[in-house]
Order: sequence, then structure tokens, then C-alpha cells
Amino acid sequence: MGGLSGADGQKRAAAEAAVALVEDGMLLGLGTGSTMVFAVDALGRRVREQGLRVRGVATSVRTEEQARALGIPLTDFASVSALDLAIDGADEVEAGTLRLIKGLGGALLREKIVAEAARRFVVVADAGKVVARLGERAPVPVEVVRFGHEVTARRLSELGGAPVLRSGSDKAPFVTDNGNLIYDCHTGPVADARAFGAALKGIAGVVESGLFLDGVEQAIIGESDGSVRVLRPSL
Ligand code: A5P
Repeated sequence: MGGLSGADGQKRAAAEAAVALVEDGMLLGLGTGSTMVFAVDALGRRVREQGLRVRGVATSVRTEEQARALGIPLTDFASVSALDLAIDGADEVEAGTLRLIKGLGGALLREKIVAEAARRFVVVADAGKVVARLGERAPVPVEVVRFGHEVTARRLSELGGAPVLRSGSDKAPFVTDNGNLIYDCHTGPVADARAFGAALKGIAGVVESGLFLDGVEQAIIGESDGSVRVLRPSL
């Protein structure tokens, strides 16, 4: 492999191990983020070099463009109703439960739709993403509709989330592929993620939160020595 050190080497090792799970004929969910860039790259190589026949549903315009450029056939939910395997990154992976925080890349809504449509959901991450409790390092991203987002933000802060409107590199509000805004809720460690997730979804302007609390089959974690560790839910 060689060439990459630090987190990028770990991301690539995890991504390549996940892509090794892909079998001929599979319908795939293709996640978003810097770890998934390595996975889509590895998948493109298998398509090119091994003649692997797959079709993918992309979770973002970014992933769609990369997959197209690499010759990975794409499809959508007008044509397929379920996926065999979704592969995606994460911002935090809670040890034991394999609950996740996702969405620092802004694609959380499509990522959740794709994860829920998949029979198997495999997460790829570098070792720095594994935490004892969700919210330890990452904020919880919350996608909200534009209308009344100021009111929605007040409701978010009542939940103790300290919401910050995400901005892009141009300082203007970041707009998702779905035309919505994102508030990053700085919660600190979340005591009861299920209750917090349900409370977020109870706010009218909230479209989806970056708490992914169910369904991860395994998390493939790239380690600093170049190896990978496979975590399975145990709690
Ligand atoms: C994208 O919206 C996110 O959910 C990503 O999956 C997550 O942010 C992980 O991204 P990296 O692989 O870039 O850390």
C-alpha cells in the first residue's frame, strides 16, 4: 500500500478492507467524506481491473461525481428499493454500541436514507473516531429547513445543544445537497442519545440529525500500524 501516513493511511486501510466485502452483482450505498474517497477509489479499481459488476446509490453530489469519473455504474431509488451493502464514514463511533455521529461532511440526510435502505451497513474510520461516549469530540449536526431556522435554533438550544449555524468557506451559510441548513450542536458527551435523537426529531423544522443509533453491522477501524480492527456491536 504505502505512501500515506497518519489518519489518511488509516482511512485508506479501513476503506480497502470494506471494499473487499463487495461481491459481484451487489447494489451498494456509497457514503460521503474523506474516508469514502478512498473507498470509492478502491471500488473503481475493482470495477476496472476485476470486471466487478455493481451499481451504487451515492449519498452526495461529490460521491456521485467521483463514482462517475471512475466508471462505477450508479442507480437511484426510482430503480431499486433496497441495497445489499452500504459503506460510509463517521465522525464518531461509540465503542460497544457502534452508535455514530455523522454529517460533518454535510450529507447526513441522504446517508441516513441510504443506511436504512441497506441490508448491511459497514462503517469505515480512522482510529481517532472511536469514542467512549457520543459527543465527546464532535458536535451533533442537525439538518433544518431554511424557513424559520432561527426559531428552530432556539428550540435546539433549549435541548442543551448549543447550536452553531454551519458556514461554508465563503462564510455564507452552508447549504446541503437538499437545499437545507445545518446547525452543529455542541453538546459534549450525550448521556442518552436515543432520547436526545427523539427530541431533535420532535422539532418541526428539523429534517434529520446526525445521530445514527441503529443498524451498524461492523465498523472497520484503520490503526496507526497499518492494520485494521473490526468492531461489532456488543452492547
Ligand atoms: C458526511 O456527511 C459525513 O457523515 C461523513 O461520513 C463523516 O463526516 C466522515 O467523514 P470523513 O471520512 O471525512 O472523516
